[in-house]
Amino acid sequence: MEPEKQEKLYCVKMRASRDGEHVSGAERIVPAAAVPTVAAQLAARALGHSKGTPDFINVKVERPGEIVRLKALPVATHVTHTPAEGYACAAELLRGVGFTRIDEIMALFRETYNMRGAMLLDADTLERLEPDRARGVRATCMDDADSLAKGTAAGKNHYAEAIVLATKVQHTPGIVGEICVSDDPDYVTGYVATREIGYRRITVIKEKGDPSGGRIFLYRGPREQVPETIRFLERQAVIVEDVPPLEDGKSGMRWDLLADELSSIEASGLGRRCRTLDAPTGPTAVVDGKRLVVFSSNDYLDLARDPRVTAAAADAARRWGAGSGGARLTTGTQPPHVTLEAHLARFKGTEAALTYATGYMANVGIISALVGKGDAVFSDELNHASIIDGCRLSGATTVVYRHNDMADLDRKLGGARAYRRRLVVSDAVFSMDGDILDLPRFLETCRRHDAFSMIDEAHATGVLGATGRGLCEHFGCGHPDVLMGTLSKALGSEGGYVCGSRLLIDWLRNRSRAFIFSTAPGASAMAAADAALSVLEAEPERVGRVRENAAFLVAELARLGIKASTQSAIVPILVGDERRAMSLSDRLLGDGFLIPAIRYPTVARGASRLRVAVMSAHTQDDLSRVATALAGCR
Ligand code: WAQ
Ligand code: MG
Repeated sequence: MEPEKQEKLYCVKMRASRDGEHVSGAERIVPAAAVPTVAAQLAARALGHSKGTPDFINVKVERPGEIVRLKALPVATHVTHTPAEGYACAAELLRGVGFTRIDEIMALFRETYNMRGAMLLDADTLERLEPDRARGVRATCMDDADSLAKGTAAGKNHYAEAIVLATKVQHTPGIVGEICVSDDPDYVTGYVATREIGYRRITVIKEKGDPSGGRIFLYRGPREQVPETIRFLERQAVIVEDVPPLEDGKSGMRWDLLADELSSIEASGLGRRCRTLDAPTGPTAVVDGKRLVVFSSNDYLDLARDPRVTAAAADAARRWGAGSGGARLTTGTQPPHVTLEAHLARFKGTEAALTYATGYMANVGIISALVGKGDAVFSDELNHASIIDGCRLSGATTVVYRHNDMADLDRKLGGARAYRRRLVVSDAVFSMDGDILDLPRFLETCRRHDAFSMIDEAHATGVLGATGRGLCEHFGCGHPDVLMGTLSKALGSEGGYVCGSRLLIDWLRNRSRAFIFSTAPGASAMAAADAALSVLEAEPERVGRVRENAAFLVAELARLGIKASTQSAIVPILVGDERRAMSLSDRLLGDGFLIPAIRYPTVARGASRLRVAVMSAHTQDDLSRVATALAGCR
């Protein structure tokens, strides 16, 4: 800075108190022209402080003497989670640079809580050197070069102000270190600074809501030099240059936080990874020369690899292309889409049908199109995540009712007459428990309350009813308003669908954002599902077989003393503890059985289970052997 410009700089200091108690303080170094504005901004900040309205505000403007320019201390961040961890981190850092009486220093920290300035502490003898113990020593007359250039006083930025202060303090003769905890109840990050290690942020060093904070400046040197130390802190004008931005990617804080949380997910047995199954889909797989029986596939009827289905997919890809090129309302509707939708509607006995890219998208897209703000959606407590997400996205009031409890649903509907539209949604087969919805009572309850009824037949289509048409066929009862399902399970392809009245489908085509704004599934997926539906219609015995297999497995387990039950193709075996479920799954894999461990958040914490998915193509031998292996796990 030119000397003549320096002439025109002023130090503007604000401090505010109430009933003699310090409330806030701040200061800036600014050119003469900015003094009135900055003085007003600092006063405004004092008036708006979270610690309360001050009854005394002092704004002081001074011409500083010679100005010293300093480079900001280097900054690094330590991620901590609890105040104890933060304190330990601070102690560790100080120990690392040769301080010895650290526990005593940390213990003295609470004596700073009501001070306006810092405790000046002899690092070795632990003598307090500040002349006024109630007030402490204040470092003042400093600013960073950047805000000087801008000439304004922003609201409190803890980091930006602290790095300036810490840089000045660590360049003060006689000072060898600093510890700081903010007195702002909402600010839990503190720091330790020394010349050697720079400015070390500690992300959590106190409890949120705690108003206690303070500073200790650690001193080392002869007593007679203390006055010079204090003079420098209080009077020497300092401008700090090159303050590193906090989010510069180098600090890596945003990634540290993710990495940290990820390791705690792993540590609690909830880590998730994709296992590559290097084999075609089917009831068995050969991986690394070893035969595995697969009990984790939703391809219940073994149609994903059926030559009629794969040929339809391959032909469609050749004829219509690998991708659809756009959303259904642009280029994405091709003959296979139209054909499949007509076929689905025929199969389910409804007026019309609509496909979605996935079952998840279908649930999210249907629910959010049918209800919104001012409406209510009623959801079984064990519904699939995609239903839960659809309820959340819709903006409707979500009312969760007890699992399969129609009396509870009835009560809750009765108490919700004020809502404009009401939708009740339930899984047909509950995907982690294998039990089924009491559809007749469900329909009767919905009708009585004039609420929309919706069921998700992801695990019901191809599994329930004499010919695999799902839950309505199983009970021989009427249809709900909305019959949702997937192409990716018993139909061996991929995608989601909805069957219902023409009005419903017209509505969704116009209002369902997940339909409107996603690329249409490719023609091959549509053709594959269409072919699979035809196979299912021609060979309904597959449906009987999958249910017989599930019943056979449950009987085998019972014979071996393991309680399990099912009303579908899903046989859950309760384990409880997350890590135990994982280790059992690994052990079964070693025995040649692929059975996934289902854990939180798919099911409640502590309700982990092994989920055996039975296929029509499993042999009785496969089923007996897996029952024996499961029995061996106890
Ligand atoms: N000089 C000496 N001590 C001071 C000063 C000063 N100018 N200002 C405050 N103190 C003392 C006083 O006892 C306060 O109670 C205590 O320090 C804490 O002050 O990188 O906001 O202004 O994100 O609350 C750290 C930022 C923020 C960490 C620290 O301190 C980061 C903070 P506060
Ligand atoms: Mg404060």
